[in-house]
Amino acid sequence: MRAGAAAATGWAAAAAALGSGELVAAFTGPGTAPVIVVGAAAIDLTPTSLKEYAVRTFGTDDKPVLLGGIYLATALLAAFAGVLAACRPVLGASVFAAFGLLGTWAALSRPEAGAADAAPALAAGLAATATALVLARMLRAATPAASPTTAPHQVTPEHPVSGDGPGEHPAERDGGTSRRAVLTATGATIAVGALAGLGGRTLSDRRYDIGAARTAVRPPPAARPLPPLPAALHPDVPGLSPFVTPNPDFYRVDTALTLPRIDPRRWTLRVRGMVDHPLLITFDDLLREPLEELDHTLSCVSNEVGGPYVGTTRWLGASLPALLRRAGVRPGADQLVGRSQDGMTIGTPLESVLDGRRALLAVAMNGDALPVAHGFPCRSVVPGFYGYTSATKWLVDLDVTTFAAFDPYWVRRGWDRTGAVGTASRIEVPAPFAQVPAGNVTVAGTAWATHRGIAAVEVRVDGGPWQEALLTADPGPDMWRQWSHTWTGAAPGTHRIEVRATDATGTVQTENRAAPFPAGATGWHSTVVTVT
Ligand SMILES: Nc1nc2c(c(=O)[nH]1)N[C@H]1C(S)=C(S)[C@@H](COP(=O)(O)O)O[C@H]1N2
Ligand SMILES: [Mo]
Repeated sequence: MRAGAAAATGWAAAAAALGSGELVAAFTGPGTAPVIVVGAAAIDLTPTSLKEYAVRTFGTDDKPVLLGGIYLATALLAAFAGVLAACRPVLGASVFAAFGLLGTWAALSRPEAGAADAAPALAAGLAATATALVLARMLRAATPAASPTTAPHQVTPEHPVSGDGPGEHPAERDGGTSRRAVLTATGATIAVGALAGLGGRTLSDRRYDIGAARTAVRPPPAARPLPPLPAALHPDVPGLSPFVTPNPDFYRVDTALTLPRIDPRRWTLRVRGMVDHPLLITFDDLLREPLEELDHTLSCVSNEVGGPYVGTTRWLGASLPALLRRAGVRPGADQLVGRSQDGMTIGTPLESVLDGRRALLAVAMNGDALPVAHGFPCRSVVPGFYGYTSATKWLVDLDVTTFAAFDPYWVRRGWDRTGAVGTASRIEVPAPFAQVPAGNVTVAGTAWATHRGIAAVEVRVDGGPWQEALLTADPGPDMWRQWSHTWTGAAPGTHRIEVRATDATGTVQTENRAAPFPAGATGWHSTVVTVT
């Protein structure tokens, strides 16, 4: 019982910490809340293998899982520190102080951190330390260690005081602190902490709400709009993903625990480094550029064979090569590093950006201003590269530099520095382990080799001869290509369907299985079905 009360004082200290942290973060920014900075530091420190495991196991839910883990660890540690404080108040309280310092370090270690960003963690540390000290002292004063208690009111079997078990009479010793007073103070602190936390979040959401600013963004039409994509790009097989991915269904991969919320009226993009004329452009400047459209399939290097981290969209934006030419790229530069508002760095081979392909500073996606999760107000897109080497969301800075001079975020963690998209193909219909009737079975899917294009897709069943699948019209090298195939004479039993693609350079997709790390997964996708 004593240990329970002591643990509860630890939770009260943690609640005071989280509540005050959230409250201060309502003024310093949602990304500076203690849980967020600790989580962000954890993401940056996580070894690549564990990160891969998390993406594989939790997919896009990896962030809620991480935050849940942080709350759970906090609860356990706080209980431990509370129990410690009940015996040694200063020692127990110093555990909270240490965590405050850890949070402060985490806040200051964020790439774009200023001194003010440490305020929420500092406030949290102070609140927790003070709470732990006060409650531990109260608890010690109230605990009838060996001395008998003098109850202020007599508890008789006929008039039991509810909630008080044997030997747990409300104790009021000379100091005047009762057991009940400690519990009340503990409960009240938890309640106030929770309220402060919720209040802080609500205030923060209101102060940093950019919903209205985003709705107000109306990107002008493209200088030379692309024609609508023909419906015939989709083979019209039920269950096959649409050719253009609706924005709400577009995959999301990033390290942001809270989405950066950037007011376009305050956004600027700096172009600097090895250029003759560094530039600083506003969002209005960007919208005054002749805008271009780009139909493009974006994919993630972390996508497993057959995985979901790929989508096709129509981007609208200003020409990235045109902007770089205006800045005047100096000889010797070979890497373009995009930096996001939250400090992500993404490096693209400069030669590819300038080789004539349509690379954009995108402001819209499928006719809508960029969704916040996809980089509002501006992100880069360079066809031919995985997202981690080309598609900086929440872009604020472009650095013209060299590969020798700078390793971007993922390259520092061992990933391939070029990040060119491999050739991939995926069976979507039938679904894995589907039951299909015997006879003719429709097989369909997608294939992509972004910026090279897909020339052929082949399908085989149970290791038999490869058969050419039917490709829909060629949408161009920057988009995936959808295909269908009729498997004739499917007999009852369990069967394995395999697919492989050939890119437009004539290279057949390799059978060799490789994990996503360090340069993207390879190998043929297969699906097992039961014919009935
Ligand atoms: N600022 C920022 N930009 C980023 C990332 C990130 O973590 N932070 N992740 C990259 C990766 S790995 C991919 S695959 C694409 C995903 O873009 P999407 O979420 O819009 O699909 O964004 C890229 N741009
Ligand atoms: Mo990615």
